[in-house]
Amino acid sequence: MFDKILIANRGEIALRVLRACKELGISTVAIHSTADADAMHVRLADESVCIGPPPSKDSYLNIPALLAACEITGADAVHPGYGFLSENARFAEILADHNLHFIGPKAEHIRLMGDKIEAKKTARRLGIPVVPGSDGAVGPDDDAMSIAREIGFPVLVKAAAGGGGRGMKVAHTADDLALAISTAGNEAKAAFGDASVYLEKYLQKPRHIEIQVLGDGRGGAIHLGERDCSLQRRHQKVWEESPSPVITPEARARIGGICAKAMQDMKYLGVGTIEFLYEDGEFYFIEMNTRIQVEHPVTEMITGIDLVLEQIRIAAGGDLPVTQDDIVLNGHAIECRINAENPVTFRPSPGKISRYHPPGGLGIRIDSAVFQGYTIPPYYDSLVGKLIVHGKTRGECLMRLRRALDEMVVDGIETTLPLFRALVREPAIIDGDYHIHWLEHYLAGT
Ligand code: MV4
Repeated sequence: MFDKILIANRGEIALRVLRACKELGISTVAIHSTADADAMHVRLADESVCIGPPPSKDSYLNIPALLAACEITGADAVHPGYGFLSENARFAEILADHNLHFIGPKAEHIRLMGDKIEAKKTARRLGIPVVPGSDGAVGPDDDAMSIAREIGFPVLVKAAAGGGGRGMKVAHTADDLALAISTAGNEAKAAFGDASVYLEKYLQKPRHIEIQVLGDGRGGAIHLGERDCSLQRRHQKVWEESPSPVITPEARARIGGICAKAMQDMKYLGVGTIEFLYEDGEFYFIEMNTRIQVEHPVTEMITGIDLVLEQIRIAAGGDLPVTQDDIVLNGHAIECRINAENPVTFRPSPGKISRYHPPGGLGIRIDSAVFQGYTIPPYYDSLVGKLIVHGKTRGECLMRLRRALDEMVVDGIETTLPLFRALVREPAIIDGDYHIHWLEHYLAGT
C-alpha cells in the first residue's frame, strides 16, 4: 500500500480523495494554487505545497511543479481526481518514469479511450454495442455521402479528439453533409489540433446511461450498475440518478455483463465509466471515461462500495472488493450538482459565502469543500457542492431531496438551488420521463 499520496486536484474531489486516504491510513499531500491557499483540502491534509498562481495551466496542470511537489514531500503516488490531468496518458507515463504511482488506469488504456475512433473500434471488438456509423475517420478521399446514406440521415459528424460534445455537427439531410464535415473538421483542428472526424447515426431523443466498472488490471472486473445522466445543460451534467427510471433489471444485467466482460478482456485497471446513449431499448456506446467521475457518489450510495478507496487499494495491487454476485443495488440515489451560478442565466457567481447551512438527516450526503466565510474563486469550475440523496424507492428519494433542497442555505452568492427546487416538483422529472434534450427545452420554455 502507498505511504503518501499527493492529491493533484482541488475542491470537493480533493477532499473526497483525502477522506479515503485517511480511512486507509495513508499520509496526504495537498497541492494548491495561490487562490486556494485557505481551501478545505489544504487545511485537512497532512502536508501542503503551493504549486503556482491561479491559472490552471500554471498550477493544477503544471506537471513539473507537481513532480517537484512529489520530490519535496516524498509522495509515492498521485491521485489525479477528475478533470485536470486525470485522463492525461503522458502524465501517467511521466510519473512512472519518476517511480511514482499514478492512481488510475494503464497509460495505454487512457490513450486508447481518449481517441474516440479507437475507443469505438475497441468497444466493437470487445462486443459492446456501438452506434451505427463510419468505420473510422472520414477522410477527404472517402465517399462520405455514400457512407452517410448507408447510415441513414440524420447523421452526426464527430471529432475523433473531441468528447463532451465538443466538435459535433448534425447533418439532417444530404445537402447539409459537406458543410457539417468541413465545419466539424475545422473546429476540431482549432480545438484539439486534430481534424479527424467520423460519422454516426444521429439519435434524436436518447437517454445518457453510463455503466460504472471496476477492474483489477489482471483480468478481474465487475460492473456496479448504471447512472442516468440525461439531465444536462450544454454538456454539463446537472442531475444524475441510479437506478435509471427506464432500465429494467434484465437490461441492466445484459449491458452490465457485456461491460464487465469487456473490462476483463482488456485487463482494465481501476475505475471506469462506459457511456451509452439509450433509445428504444437499445444501448449505443459513445465513449469511455478512464477516471473517477463527479457523479460517483450515486453509485456508492446504492452499492455501499467506496469507489475512491477501492481505486486506491486496487492501484496498490489489491483485489476487487467483491464478486459480481455480491453486488446488490439497494434503493435509489439522486445527485444534484449545485453551482455558484445564476439559476436562470447560469452566469458564474463567484464570491464569499456569507451563510452556509447544509441539510442533514437519514440518506443525505453533501460532497463539498465550501464553508461559511469561504470565497469561491473565479478561476475554476463553479461547483459549490453535490447534494446526494438516498431512499428505499425513487419516490422516497424525491421526497427526501425536496426536503433537503428546501433546508439548504447558501447565501452571499447566487446558486442553482432554485432550479433543483423547481425540478424536484416538475411532473416529467417526478415521472422520470426525460431525455438528453429535455432540460434545455425546459429552461428555454419550449
Ligand atoms: C450523440 C448524440 C446523438 N447521436 N451521438 C454529446 C457529448 C458526447 N458524450 C456525445 N454526445 C452525443 N452524442 C449520436 N450518434 C447526442 C449527443 C448529445 C448528448 C449525449 C449525452 C448527454 C447529453 C447530450 C447532449 C447533446 C448531445
